[in-house]
Amino acid sequence: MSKVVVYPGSFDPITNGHLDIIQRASKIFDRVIVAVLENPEKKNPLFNVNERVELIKRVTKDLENVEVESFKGLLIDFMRKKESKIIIKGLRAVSDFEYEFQMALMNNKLDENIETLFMMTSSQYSYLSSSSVKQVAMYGGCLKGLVPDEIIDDIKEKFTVSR
Ligand code: COD
Repeated sequence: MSKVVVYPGSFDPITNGHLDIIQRASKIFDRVIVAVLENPEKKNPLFNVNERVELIKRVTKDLENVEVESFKGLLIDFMRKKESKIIIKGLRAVSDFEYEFQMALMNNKLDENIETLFMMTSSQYSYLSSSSVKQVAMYGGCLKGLVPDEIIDDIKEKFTVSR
């Protein structure tokens, strides 16, 4: 049976920390589905959901077993549609643990067949988050090494057009 894993997130925008998890997961699982949350509660995202999907597709185009899709609502409903029972999450620090632990337990409560696996961040990305990338970009800092090179201009452009 092929092992399909779902890697969910906001990815606003995708960082090198996210990409590292995708690359490492793609070596372990038969298929990796990157699931981008379309969250109407999150006001004023930097990229809309279609843009976020497009950016992730661009930076994962050489990974043959990686797909990118958006989803709305509960993650477990998306998992059922995709016939996947495994969620993969990245863990950076103890501060991530409490939030992720709570979500893993909730998802397992909603569907006991769903398992959440955690992959430790690579040390060189342990400080990286989408929000810190946005802050650096907002004040004109250098994005090299923080996000894939192919999307640096897309991010910069968002801050040159008035927001
Ligand atoms: N290194 C390693 N991992 C990282 C790094 C890094 N530098 N940066 C981020 N990550 C990991 C995060 O820990 C997370 O696992 C993943 O990458 C995505 O990160 P984000 O910040 O883009 O995504 P989040 O945390 O905003 O995503 C939240 C979800 C979309 C997963 C969540 O809100 C969700 O599942 N929503 C759907 C509603 C639902 O089902 N709720 C019920 C459960 S409570």
